[in-house]
Amino acid sequence: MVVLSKPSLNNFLLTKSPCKPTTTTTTTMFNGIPVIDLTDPDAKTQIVNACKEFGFFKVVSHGVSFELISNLENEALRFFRKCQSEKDRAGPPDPFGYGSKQIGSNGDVGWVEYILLNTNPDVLSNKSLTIFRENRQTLRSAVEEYIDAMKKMCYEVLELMADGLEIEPRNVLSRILRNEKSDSCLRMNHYPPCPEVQQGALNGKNLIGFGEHTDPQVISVLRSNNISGLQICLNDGTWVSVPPDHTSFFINVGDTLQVLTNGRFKSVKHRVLSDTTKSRLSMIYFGGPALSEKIVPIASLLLKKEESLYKEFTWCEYKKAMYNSKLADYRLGPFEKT
Ligand code: GA4
Repeated sequence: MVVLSKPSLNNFLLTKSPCKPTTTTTTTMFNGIPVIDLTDPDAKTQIVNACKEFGFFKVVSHGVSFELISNLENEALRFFRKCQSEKDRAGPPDPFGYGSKQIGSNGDVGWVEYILLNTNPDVLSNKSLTIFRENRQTLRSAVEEYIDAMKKMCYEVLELMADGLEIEPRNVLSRILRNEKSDSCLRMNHYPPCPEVQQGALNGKNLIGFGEHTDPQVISVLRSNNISGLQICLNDGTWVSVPPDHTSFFINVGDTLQVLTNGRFKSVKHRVLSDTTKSRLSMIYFGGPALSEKIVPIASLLLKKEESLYKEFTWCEYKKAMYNSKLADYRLGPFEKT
């Protein structure tokens, strides 16, 4: 495990990237992100197209109340406003709990503090969970309500994907998250402003909030406040900024869904650049399979003579590999057939 006692500001600067250098700045917004209205009869086709082209889309008319979202946002903010020593009592992350500036345990750093929770009901209801023991009961309720809403949205989106891909049964993808042992998690990220940058110390360089990576799970649902920072990498390797929208959700295709669709959907590489003057808050639900789930392409998707592009593995095996990796690593590489 790499321990950085006090990372200097240089550790957070964006230097080189395997993607093409960004041609847009944080403030130039990309207006090509597919917007899916979940009540549109054509949503299934639009979702499939978005997953093939971007591995990413925005969801509107999702039916999740703004009050439920704001409740969790306010509870999270209340926590992040506490003094450092109090917050540290809910950490360090193991990988769950409160963390600051260090992401994972292999040396990744970001200008971010976060709460990472396992969403398994047995874990959440555990009275001794430090984050809930030392914080108000209202945080626990807000988390539980939010997770319920995210699960429902994931099921709906995954069922629309199955419809759009014309595969049966309809729950062929959603059953993976419907499994009561589904290994999912919720992350609340707070990207604080950076006073040093405000004084011009970075000479035009960007401050990394969360370095580039793909999400390992099936799908992730992200909601942020209205502060920009999220960028995705397009198929041609360019980084573009996603216009923030605090009333909508953004869905990422994860590595597992890439395998389930035998590469038809691509897990989207993304990152967050911190705003130097404004605080950004995001909440992400990562829908993952049960530990014992075999991750193989859906049989009915394999056309005549089409072979799986991947070796067979379980989520447990992938998870082990993921915790031994760094954020920017191409985690699916070792699981590809050569
Ligand atoms: C990226 C997506 C999710 O935030 C996360 C992250 C996890 C962690 O913070 O513990 C990892 C990262 C994420 C993939 C590689 C490893 C593990 C940090 C890291 C360097 C919760 C997840 O599931 O994978």
